Amino acid sequence: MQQIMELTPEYFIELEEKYGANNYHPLDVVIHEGSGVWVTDVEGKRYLDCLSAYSAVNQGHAHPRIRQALIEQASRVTLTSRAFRNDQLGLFYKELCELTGYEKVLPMNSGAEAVETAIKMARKWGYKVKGVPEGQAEIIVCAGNFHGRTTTIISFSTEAQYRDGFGPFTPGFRIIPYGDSDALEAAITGNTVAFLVEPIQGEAGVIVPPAGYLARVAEICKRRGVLLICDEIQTGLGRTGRLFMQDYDNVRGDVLLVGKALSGGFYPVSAVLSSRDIMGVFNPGDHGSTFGGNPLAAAVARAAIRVLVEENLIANAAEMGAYFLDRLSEINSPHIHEVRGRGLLIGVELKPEAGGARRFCQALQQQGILSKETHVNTIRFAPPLVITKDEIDWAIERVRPVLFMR
Ligand code: IF1
Repeated sequence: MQQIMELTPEYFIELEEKYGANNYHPLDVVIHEGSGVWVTDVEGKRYLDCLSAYSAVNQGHAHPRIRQALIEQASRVTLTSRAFRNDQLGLFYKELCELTGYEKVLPMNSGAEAVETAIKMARKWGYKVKGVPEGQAEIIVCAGNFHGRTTTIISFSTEAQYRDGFGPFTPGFRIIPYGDSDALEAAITGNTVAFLVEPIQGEAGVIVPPAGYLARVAEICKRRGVLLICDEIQTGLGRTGRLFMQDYDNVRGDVLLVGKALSGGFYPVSAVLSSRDIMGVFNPGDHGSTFGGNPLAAAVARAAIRVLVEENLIANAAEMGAYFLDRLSEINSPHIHEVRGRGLLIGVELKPEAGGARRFCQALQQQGILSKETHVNTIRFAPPLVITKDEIDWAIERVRPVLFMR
């Protein structure tokens, strides 16, 4: 194997361009290693990561305690299938339920698989418990939603590009405006089985709903006999300064979806959390996955949860997020339309005349900051939750000149 540091970024970029599908348009930074909020490219340049792999490395890059758990479990056994039991899964279930207050867990791998599992569970609950006629179940979702990339999930996307060329689509979904609880009230019918919502819409551009929105939709769902499914795959596990974004409204969704940081970025781990009654609609053989609930995933997730709690990352996200938001809000650049967010999930929306956020992300890269534009005009700032005040100050000194560029 050639010495990685002798090879230029162009070498790696050419390989990706030559052999890889063209389904992303990444910045031309070739990362070699990471620790905490910092990543280093193949030329030894350091960058402050303000994306956290879309909130999957909340604990910081390559966290040593999670790595240790992965290595130790990998030296014992990695995959047993769910045809047999293993000595990590039950402990993972127990610790995740104790952390979240839910009664039951269904473990999957990607976030989209957790969303798909929740859709199947809600439909089955609708038929078997609520008494909706077979095949008539409806699930209400919001315009601007992002819940993953499977065919069923993009069936209810309102983003043309995510749907283009992928039909025919899965029926049974109704779309309402995000943030509008009256629209939910009006959209519910006798066949409605669930309302699937992101407590903050990440991909839509860090859209924070009006205060009390989640509490209002929770009340409507309870009163109308509709399951509230909170997709906290991106907002969960400390990202917004609370364990979950739903905690700000003192809401406990009937179904809660977690992923990404559930493994600290070491392994695809997701889970559906719910009550005994709702999860009880699944019988052996109804649903499953080759890797879902494997001992390596369980061991890694147990360590990732321990790090999140024992290193006080949730409180740090609240404190550092407020500080970061304040410092960004002080930058009175003529390009900025709005600075918004919760905890360390922050979006800086630029005015359309600024020419799109991409060029600002490229300029930030030159300054040693990695971020990603979302929905054309918004720059997302979502660093790992381990970030310090000094690191935020370091970032602000470099963000400011970029936001004033012509
Ligand atoms: C991409 C962003 C996009 C999610 C929520 C489920 C999933 C995601 C709220 C699915 C995944 C990822 C997917 C990735 C980019 C990133 C993302 F919002 F985080 F920025 F695209 F919207 N629910 N989000 O955010 O989880 O199957 O990916 O594990 O597809 O480009 P997954």
